Amino acid sequence: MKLLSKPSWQLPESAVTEEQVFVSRRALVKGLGLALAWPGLSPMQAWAAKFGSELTPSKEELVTSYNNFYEFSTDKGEVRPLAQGVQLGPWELEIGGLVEKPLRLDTQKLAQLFGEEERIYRFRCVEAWAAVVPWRGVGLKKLVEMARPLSGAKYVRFVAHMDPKVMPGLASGHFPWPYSEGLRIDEATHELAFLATGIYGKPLPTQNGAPVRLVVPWKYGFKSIKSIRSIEFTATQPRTLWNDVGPAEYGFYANVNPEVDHPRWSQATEKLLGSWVQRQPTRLFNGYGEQVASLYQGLDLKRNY
Ligand SMILES: Nc1nc2c(c(=O)[nH]1)N[C@H]1C(S)=C(S)[C@@H](COP(=O)(O)O)O[C@H]1N2
Ligand SMILES: [Mo]
Repeated sequence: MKLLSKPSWQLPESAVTEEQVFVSRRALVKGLGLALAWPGLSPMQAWAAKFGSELTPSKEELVTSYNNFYEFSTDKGEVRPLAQGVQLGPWELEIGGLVEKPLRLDTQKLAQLFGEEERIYRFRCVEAWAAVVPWRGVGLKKLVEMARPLSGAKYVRFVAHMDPKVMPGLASGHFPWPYSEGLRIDEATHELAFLATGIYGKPLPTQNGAPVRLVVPWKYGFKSIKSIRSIEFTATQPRTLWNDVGPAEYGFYANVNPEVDHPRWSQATEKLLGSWVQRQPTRLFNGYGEQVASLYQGLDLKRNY
């Protein structure tokens, strides 16, 4: 049965009970055949009965209105209003640095080139709020492989779009713009590392990082850089905006870890957006330890926060 080959990180699609928009009922029946096993239940109920509905996607309205996107504003509630009507994409992603052949990739062609996938991931902001988000997009690994990094390439640097005409937050001198992030190359080629072009079955809205953003579900949300303009392969660990702003608070790794507190608050628990439950325990690697822990074997996670 198909279920057995489902990747271990894939969240249950009971998901759809909340948000029926991104997977049709028909596709669900076809894909799972679960309704046959539980004739009394709808396919989605059957799926939920088997796998639990703990990981239901957060309300779309919350995920698309409660946003961190400092190029617009440091006030979450202001980001969507400021981004309304702003068309950031599509554009050509620039891929360069230590690669065999630098290239430019039309963000609209990503799906065509690499095949589009839906992934429901837990998302955890360093501020201790969490969400469950249904993304659409392509595995980052495919793009890295296409770029053919040279053997000296050990890291990947991501740089976000900057347009002061439509992004008033860029006028703030508090941040070393552009927003930039980085991953080790083995992190970037991990199966879970994802480039999202869509959310809840729709193209990414501007406030969520159109036309393309990174999603690294086992790391704090700030690693998941929005509106990426360029991707560069480097030999040394790249600078990142948050590490520059507060090296003692925001490390390069930023792996979700309940045992490493932010200097100003505990990371032991988190608030799931829209949930009636007050707090829930934070999970090491945001619950993806089975998949990613081996990347960090021998690394002291307390020092390399
Ligand atoms: N370019 C850019 N990317 C960014 C940010 C930002 O300010 N600018 N904020 C980060 C932070 S702190 C979080 S928690 C997530 C929020 O993503 P969401 O608004 O889609 O939930 O985006 C990340 N990516
Ligand atoms: Mo965040």
